[in-house]
Amino acid sequence: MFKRFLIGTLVAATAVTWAADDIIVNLALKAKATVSSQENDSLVAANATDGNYYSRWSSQRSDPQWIMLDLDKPKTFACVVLFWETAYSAEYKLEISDDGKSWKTVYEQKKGQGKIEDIYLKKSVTARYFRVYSEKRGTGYGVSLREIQLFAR
Ligand SMILES: [Ca+2]
Repeated sequence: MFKRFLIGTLVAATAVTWAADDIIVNLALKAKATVSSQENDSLVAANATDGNYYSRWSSQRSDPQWIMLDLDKPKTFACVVLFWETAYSAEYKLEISDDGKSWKTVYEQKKGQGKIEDIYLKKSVTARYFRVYSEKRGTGYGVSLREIQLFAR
C-alpha cells in the first residue's frame, strides 16, 4: 500500500517504473468527480482525485452521500484505496457502472473505521464509472475523502 500511496501523492501525472515488470498506475488520478453535496466552496469533488493527500472533498452532514468518478473510458481495476479524513463513512458500497446511471455493487463495507482503507475486490472489474456510496456516516460530520485511488492489482 505504501508504494502506491507514494505514487499517488508525489507523482501527479506519470506512471512510475519500479522495475522492468512492475509498473503501477493510479487509474483514478485526475478523474472527473461528481458528488452528492459539498460542505463548502473549498472542499470540492476534484480534491479527491487530484493526487494531493492534503486536499479533500467533504459532504454536507446528512446520509446518504456519494462521490462518482468518470474514468473517461472503461478501465480494469482490482484494488481500491480510500484515504478518509476524520469524517469517514461507517457503511458504504463501492459501485461500478458503464453509463453513470445503472450501478452494480462490487464491495460492501458495514463496519468502516476510516483512516486508509486498502480494499481488494473479489475479482478484477472493468468500468468507466466508479462510485463510493456512503449510506451511514461514521461521525457527526459529513463524509470526507482526501483521495481515491484505483489500481489494476
Ligand atoms: Ca486530494
